[in-house]
Amino acid sequence: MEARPAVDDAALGREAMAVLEANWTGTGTVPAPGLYPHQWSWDSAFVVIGLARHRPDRARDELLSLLRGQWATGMVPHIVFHTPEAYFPGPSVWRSQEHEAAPRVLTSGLTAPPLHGLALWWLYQHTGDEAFVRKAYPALVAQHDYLASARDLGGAGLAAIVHPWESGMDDSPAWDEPLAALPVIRYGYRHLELDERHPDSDHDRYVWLAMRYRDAGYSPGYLRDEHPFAVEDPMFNGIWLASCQAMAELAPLAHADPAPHVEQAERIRQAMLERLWDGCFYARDLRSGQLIRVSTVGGFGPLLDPLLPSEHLNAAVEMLESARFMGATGYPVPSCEIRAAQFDRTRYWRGPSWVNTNWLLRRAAAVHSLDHLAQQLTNGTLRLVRQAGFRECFDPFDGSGRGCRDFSWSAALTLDLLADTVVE
Ligand code: 2M8
Repeated sequence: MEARPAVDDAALGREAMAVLEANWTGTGTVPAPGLYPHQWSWDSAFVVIGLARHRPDRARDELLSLLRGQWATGMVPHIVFHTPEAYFPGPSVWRSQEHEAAPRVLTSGLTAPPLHGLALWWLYQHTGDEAFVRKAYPALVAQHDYLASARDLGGAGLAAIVHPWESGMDDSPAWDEPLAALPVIRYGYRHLELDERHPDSDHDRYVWLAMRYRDAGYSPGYLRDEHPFAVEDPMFNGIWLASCQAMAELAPLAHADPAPHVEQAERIRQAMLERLWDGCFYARDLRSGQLIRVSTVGGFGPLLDPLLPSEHLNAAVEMLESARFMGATGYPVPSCEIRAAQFDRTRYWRGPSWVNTNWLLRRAAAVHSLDHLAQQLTNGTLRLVRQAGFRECFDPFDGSGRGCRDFSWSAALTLDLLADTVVE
């Protein structure tokens, strides 16, 4: 087993907590000061997970604060705006206030990986707070119903993402093909802070896609029939499946029937196996009808399912541990297969390692009792933050930090990894 560097865990934990304190606005935790000055959906779920043992009061507030942004359709938006600070694309692009289903607080019109069921379950495991489960449960049922009704664009039981931002892995090479099928868009403005991460044309396409959806009134019918970007992503759906299983366990506490959540999880599992598997899990482009054959960290999302058949589990773990992924890099887990032409160790979601995906894979390893893998992921991730700080992402070969500093999910999940308790 890999030895951890001899750095004081208690000090690292205090530093992590200090980052989360500094990033707390009074109503929610921003992902990082400056570049991300609002509340982001899956970032908040990771913050809930990280705070569950240490500050359950704050974890509860974090989740409720995010859910204030939930639309009457059940959609939990990927950004809830509740600081006055500028961000592009901000409220003037999304215009949520013009939509009758939107809440009073301003939000984006897209969603994000539905990790919140798992986060609520995590919080319950560490607090036993049934009253809070009862409070939050209905909103998460509505979130899942929204995905099952408005987002099953392929009709097979999976939720489709309709924008790269919905994956949380914005610039992943998995979106190159569906993006390349869109017209070249040049709005002619430059977003200085974003330039380093996205070529202009890609960013302009992102904004164009978002505005098309907005101009169609965020309508599910438009998504189904016309929207040019629709992808079934194994990470998004793997997370959704894990949240369905979490909701099935929470349902009795909320005096509800667990069966619909179990059935939903089964549908997602079957559909992922039938539609996304071809030796490993790939995303499926619903517009071209093709699998997108580039292996990214997103392809390991289905490992979160404890009931994944062993044949698929073994093949995916072998690939994860091989020289295509963490077997070749000094640090876990590159966001793209290192042998792929698209791999770039410096570019956001196209190569660097991220604490959140490492944490998800560690969780996957834990649910399959892959103790050595879980320990490697824990130790490798802690080495990254010890050496480079709570950065947004990291070079997978030399561990140097990239992107923002004082990044909330890196700090929050460090707290969880330090506790190093595997909850089954
Ligand atoms: C990144 O996404 C935002 C757009 O939502 C951006 O690029 O500006 C992604 O890493 C996403 O996963 C994350 O939730 C967000 C905030 O940390 O930043």
